[in-house]
Amino acid sequence: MPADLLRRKFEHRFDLLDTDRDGYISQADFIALADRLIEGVGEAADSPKSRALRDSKAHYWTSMTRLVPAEGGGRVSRDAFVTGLAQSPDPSKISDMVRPSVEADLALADRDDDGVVDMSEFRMLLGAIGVPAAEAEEIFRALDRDGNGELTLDEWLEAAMEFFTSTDASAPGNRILGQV
Ligand SMILES: [Ca+2]
Ligand SMILES: [Ca+2]
Ligand SMILES: [Ca+2]
Repeated sequence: MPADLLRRKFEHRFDLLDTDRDGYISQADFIALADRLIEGVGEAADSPKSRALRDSKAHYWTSMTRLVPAEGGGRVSRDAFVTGLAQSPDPSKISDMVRPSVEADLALADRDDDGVVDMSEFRMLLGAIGVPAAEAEEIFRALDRDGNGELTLDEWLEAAMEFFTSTDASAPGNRILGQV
């Protein structure tokens, strides 16, 4: 069932976001995730790219709590996250939530600053969150829709939107892991 696909995707995403594995996500988890990515690609902790990434994850958290209200203490349980997002995949709200994050992820991953992300850059970013190289390469090929060996912002955004809204089991964006 389509709803099951959305739930499975969101469960997987929750587990990635819950960096301290306490069963809830909070703003602190988002910042910890940003720091993990920054360290993983070897970016200086206080560089403009690193600051933009942390800001984008804070924005992600704030936008997300508009879709899935946080309980007391500013945290969201796994069930609330999965159920809340599966019930309201409003594309304009999802886009507002993910766009700054995708832009900052792409900028961080783009080590040679040519505005796009190649296979080795993508591998490095996903490696920072524990995705094996072979799997990262498979995801890259799925996301690189025109097959030119470069991920553009548009390709990455399209995948991120599919992740949150598509109920098509064969949508390439279902497997995106780099955008968090
Ligand atoms: Ca947590
Ligand atoms: Ca690049
Ligand atoms: Ca491409």
